[in-house]
Amino acid sequence: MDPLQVYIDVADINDNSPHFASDTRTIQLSELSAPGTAVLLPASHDADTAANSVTSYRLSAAVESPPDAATTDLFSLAMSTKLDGSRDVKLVLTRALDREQRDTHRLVVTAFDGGRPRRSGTLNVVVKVLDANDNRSAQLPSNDVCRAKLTPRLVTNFIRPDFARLRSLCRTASVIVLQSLVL
Ligand SMILES: [Ca+2]
Ligand SMILES: [Ca+2]
Ligand SMILES: [Ca+2]
Repeated sequence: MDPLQVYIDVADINDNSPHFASDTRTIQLSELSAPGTAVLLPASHDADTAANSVTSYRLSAAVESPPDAATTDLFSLAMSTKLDGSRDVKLVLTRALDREQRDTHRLVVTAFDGGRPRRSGTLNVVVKVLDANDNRSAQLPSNDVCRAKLTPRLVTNFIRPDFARLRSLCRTASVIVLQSLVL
């Protein structure tokens, strides 16, 4: 007589929370990064299965950040499902950055499972905005570059040989400011 084979199907309960492999992810983005730029974030893992595993992500500003709604306006999350059923989550830049306005953005990505009650895990995301040379120099022509007669047409006497560059500098400056520099 064959031994009785008993199969036990263990039903999953939601006894695990989503978690990230590390607490913090630091990202460096040039302030010239185009809106739409996406950076892959570490995915969260949840030992449970199906709906008790990770089902959604939420992006919010870090509590310790200075009050600035722009931080969450600048970024969003994009999720995609891979062939193996796991999900990628990316941080997407939605608007242009400006390092001179703010050089660090602190965000929190929260992963939720679909259990009842649902459980969650968080990842701190620090975005460091790298400088680009996007501001014109405030340097104005000195007195020995542009001499008197700084009319709107800026027909001037230059004493240096790079006439094209000097003429360009004078034309981009305010005539009033330039006149104040002229002795
Ligand atoms: Ca479980
Ligand atoms: Ca779970
Ligand atoms: Ca800059």
